[in-house]
Amino acid sequence: MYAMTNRKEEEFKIVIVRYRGSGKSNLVIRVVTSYFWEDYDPTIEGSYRKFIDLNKVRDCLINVLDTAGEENIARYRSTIRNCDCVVIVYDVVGPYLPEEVINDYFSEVRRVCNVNILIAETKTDLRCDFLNYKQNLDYVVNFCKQRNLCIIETSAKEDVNVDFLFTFAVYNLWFDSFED
Ligand SMILES: Nc1nc2c(ncn2[C@@H]2O[C@H](COP(=O)(O)OP(=O)(O)OP(=O)(O)O)[C@@H](O)[C@H]2O)c(=O)[nH]1
Ligand SMILES: [Mg+2]
Repeated sequence: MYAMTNRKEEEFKIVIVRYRGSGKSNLVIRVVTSYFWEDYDPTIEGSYRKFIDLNKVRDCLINVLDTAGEENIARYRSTIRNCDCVVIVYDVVGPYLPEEVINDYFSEVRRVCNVNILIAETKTDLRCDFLNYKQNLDYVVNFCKQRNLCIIETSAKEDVNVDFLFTFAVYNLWFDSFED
């Protein structure tokens, strides 16, 4: 496998966005340290680096920006313009409907640039306790299908799909690095 042969940069920039308490930091903490942080400690902003295995012979360095639960995308406009992938987090047991969390933000990111976007559902270990889980999932799946987006269901607590989320992001970037 060739890897990022035509990329100039050494690292891939991934930005994680959306509401306070939705589980952004725990995705990053899990992938970087394999640890789960039970207490809630609101983020101001943090940046983390990690090598992700693409294959047996090649690593890829990711630089993940863990944002504050910021409702106004304006603050991150230039960051998003200069990144390689935006992960929009949707907390499946959170107080918001998926359309409130994803739609506007998706459109705003698209207005800024044509960067890769992934939807990460978080806290899926709690889904059984949540009445509207199936209905909300149907909405998100439909939203993603119509826009050719990928949705990845994760649980940082139970370590489900967190490594996969970042590996998948890197694989997409690797794929995109080949010219048409
Ligand atoms: N059950 C469960 N709880 C989770 C999971 N991920 C995060 N949490 C909990 O949800 C709370 C908020 O998690 P954070 O990762 O700090 O959320 P955040 O999006 O970074 O929050 P801000 O920094 O304020 O924007 C914490 O108490 C976490 O322990 C998960 O996968 N499962
Ligand atoms: Mg945080």
